[in-house]
Amino acid sequence: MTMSTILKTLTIAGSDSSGGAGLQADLKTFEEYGTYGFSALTTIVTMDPDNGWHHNVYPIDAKLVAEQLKTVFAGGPVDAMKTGMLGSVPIIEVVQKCILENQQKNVVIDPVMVCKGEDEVLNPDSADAIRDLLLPLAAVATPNLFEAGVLSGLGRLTTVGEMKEAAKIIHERGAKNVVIKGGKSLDGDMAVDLLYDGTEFTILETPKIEPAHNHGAGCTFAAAVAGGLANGLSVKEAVAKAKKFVTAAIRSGYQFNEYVGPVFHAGFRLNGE
Ligand code: PXL
Repeated sequence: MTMSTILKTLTIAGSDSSGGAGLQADLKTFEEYGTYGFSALTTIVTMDPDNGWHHNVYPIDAKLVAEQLKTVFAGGPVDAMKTGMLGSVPIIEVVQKCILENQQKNVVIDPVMVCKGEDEVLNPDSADAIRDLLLPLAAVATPNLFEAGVLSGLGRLTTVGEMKEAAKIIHERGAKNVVIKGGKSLDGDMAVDLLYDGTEFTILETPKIEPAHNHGAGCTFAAAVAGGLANGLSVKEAVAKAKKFVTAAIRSGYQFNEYVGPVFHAGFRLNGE
């Protein structure tokens, strides 16, 4: 294999020391997609077993994020990238500038606002900055149900009809394609995700998995979309494959402790669909 045939992927995200979500999920997923993963760290998240697994979030200096990105882009643009937890408005501004300056294509914006189980927006200013600065650069935006409610301004979404309304608004805000990761959050037996490309809605449904070891499922899904785009898939193909990939990862997940059950990112390769 010559150097030029290697596909490059990048994540700009936070560290989840528990290994299921964040930058760890992204790099593991990029590897599964046969791509060479780069990373720029934005925040460090710790979870405290002595305090009900409470998440502490420590953003790093935006200047350090800019330096990491300078390193990454010293080899030119990557084949696809994704963003995850960004942690502060100055970091979001650095990411916006980097994407524009490098004319980076195949940008997946995963607008992480909360960790699973915590329902306060981590930082409302960051949510506005993601909406205003990053959605317009997104080939694909991948909000979960909660984030789609915030980005669209519609608040809590409870039906597929409301998901469609939110997807339209997020598309109008500049994301070329929108996938709302309903996942297991809608009532009923199915895990429902919705793709909107500005013209057509595609519903992706699979039966809910019990027990659901799904910590990191959202990050893994978005990283899988980036991995698919890097491999030359269309958005529709990349999203459909990502849904299969993450479903297998949830099915192969495990109970780490009493608080958390992460997905296993190698599930698709090791155990199949
Ligand atoms: O799943 C959202 C998420 C994203 N990024 C990091 C996280 C989490 C949740 O724990 O820790 C770094």
